[in-house]
Amino acid sequence: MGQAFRKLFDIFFGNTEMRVVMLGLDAAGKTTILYKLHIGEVLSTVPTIGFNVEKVQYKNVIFTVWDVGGQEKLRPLWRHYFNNTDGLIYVVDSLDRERIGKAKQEFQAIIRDPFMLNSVILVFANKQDMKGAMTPMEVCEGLGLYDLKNRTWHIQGTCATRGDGLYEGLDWLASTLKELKVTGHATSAGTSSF
Ligand SMILES: Nc1nc2c(ncn2[C@@H]2O[C@H](COP(=O)(O)OP(=O)(O)OP(=O)(O)O)[C@@H](O)[C@H]2O)c(=O)[nH]1
Ligand SMILES: [Mg+2]
Repeated sequence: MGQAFRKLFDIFFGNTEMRVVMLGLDAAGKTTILYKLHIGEVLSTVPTIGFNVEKVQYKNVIFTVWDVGGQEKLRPLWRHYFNNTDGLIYVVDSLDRERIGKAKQEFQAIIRDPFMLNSVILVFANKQDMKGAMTPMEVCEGLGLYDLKNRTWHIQGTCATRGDGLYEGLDWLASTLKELKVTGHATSAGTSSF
């Protein structure tokens, strides 16, 4: 009883660590998001060859976020980052209507990987500041999120350069992770913040 109480206490009040992999097509805004969260600033980025990894503390969760380059020739390397992943952040350039089919194909391949079956899914519909951008609902349909069975997912509209929506996304990840740790399952199968 004492031990169980202590475990619950740690989950709610101690620091919880969560490993997150952030993927998405090239130029979706992953590196911009990582450094906006890590240092609060927009850095000028170059396409990532390899990966960046940083710790981001939000409330009492320490997220270790792996940001992996999204260029086509680098995508076969993504699977090397799947092991022991609690959460996937999938970033979509909402202005890039032409490649939403490609974004879906890569997304579906990731979440069907055996190492990713238990990871929760946060989608950032990024670049919401751009005129003509797909709405989060359009991105949701474009990726096939509504058709997912037995997966815990959430979609959030974001503007990485202003920082809009990023912490709302982490909030969802943090509370969903805690719920999973306490009860073994999350109450909501799919949610959206439009
Ligand atoms: N307007 C606008 N531009 C953004 C936003 N987020 C990122 N960008 C821009 O999009 C471009 C690509 O951003 P990156 O963060 O380098 O993209 P990435 O996903 O890391 O790309 P790879 O490393 O090639 O996989 C940069 O010029 C960013 O400034 C956003 O919310 N709005
Ligand atoms: Mg990058």
